[in-house]
Amino acid sequence: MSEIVDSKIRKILDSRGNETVEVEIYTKYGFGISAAPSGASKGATEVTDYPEGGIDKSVKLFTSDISKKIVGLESSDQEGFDLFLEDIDGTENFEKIGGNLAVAMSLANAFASADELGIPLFRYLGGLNARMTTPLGNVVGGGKHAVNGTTIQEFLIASHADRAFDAIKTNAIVHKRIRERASKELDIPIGMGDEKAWVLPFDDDKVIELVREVAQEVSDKTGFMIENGMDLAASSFYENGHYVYRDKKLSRAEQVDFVEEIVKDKGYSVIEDPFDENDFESFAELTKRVGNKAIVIGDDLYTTNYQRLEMGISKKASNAILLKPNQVGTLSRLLKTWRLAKDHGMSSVVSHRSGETTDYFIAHLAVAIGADYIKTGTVGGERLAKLNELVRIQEEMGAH
Ligand code: 2PG
Ligand code: MG
Repeated sequence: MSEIVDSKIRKILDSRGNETVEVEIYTKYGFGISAAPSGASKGATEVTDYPEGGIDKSVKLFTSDISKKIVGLESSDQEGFDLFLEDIDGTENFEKIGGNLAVAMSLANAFASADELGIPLFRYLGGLNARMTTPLGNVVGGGKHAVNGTTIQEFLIASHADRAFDAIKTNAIVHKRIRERASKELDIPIGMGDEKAWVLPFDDDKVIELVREVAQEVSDKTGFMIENGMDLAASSFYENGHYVYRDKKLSRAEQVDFVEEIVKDKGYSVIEDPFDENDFESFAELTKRVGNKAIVIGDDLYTTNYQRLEMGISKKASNAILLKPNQVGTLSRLLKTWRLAKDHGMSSVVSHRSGETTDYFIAHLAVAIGADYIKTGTVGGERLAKLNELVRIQEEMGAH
């Protein structure tokens, strides 16, 4: 038995300097702490982050009411705890208490329960199925994560190495090398976006080529295989039936052709949100054309939501899903969606948000469920909090 005996809440800042909630949960011998991240390019079907009245309303509800009601709940019953959160809220989208409060509580509870048992979180959640994941990180960024950058939100790379340290280091080398290459052509300062990817004043096509070349060069030098990928976050530049880039405007059909070329001619093998979040048909068309060469990932398309994924599966929309705890508000909901994806042979990618804290829950989650990738940047303290945790987790895995 490991009943909750106490809890705390506070406001802290995220990596964008915005307020977020951090929750602590105590059992007799266990302690868990977690903070909610926040997105900039949010999917329309995500749960509400804060109720009317904002973050302060969430904090007040917790202090005056919820914190008292969780005392005595069984921490090791994660589903029961998460159902309690759903019940106390009473809406499907956490409109009353806020999805960010829910997620911080849900994850803090899992941490506390693992700590009570004296085992690392990845083991508590994943048991013997836990396995190391591959870090997928963005090296050039734009869209809603930067001002005047590329239209495509994220240019991603994934280095494959047996040691997590080698993989994250190789990703960081690509990141570094991109700046060196870009600065040769530019006489203006090069800045970073919200997720610490470089913001370059180039057209998307030029960056597609640049990142591909640099990844190849670093792969040749280090000997590690490096995949190219992108998160187009295409809902953010879909306007009146067209995809509007810095330098071109594509119809829906042209967008399918464009992304098909990126896979077939440029060798990109990780493609996230290439179409508007409600365009299941284009997703299905692309997956049909390139599904044997690339993973086509739904992020805004599914928002980690079980019903949205069911729709996607029935339409054969994609062969992979992005999983973000705060899109649905509880760990149990995320795991339920993941199981459905897994049962249908889909790949999974656990992901950070653009506004992050140093919370490293998702590193443990990705390993616990054996996710194919973890998308959590390449550099920057709040990104490295997760990446460096992978190194520690691998050490721990090796020790047993
Ligand atoms: C995404 C995420 C994370 P945001 O679109 O995948 O990279 O961005 O958190 O802004 O929704
Ligand atoms: Mg995305």
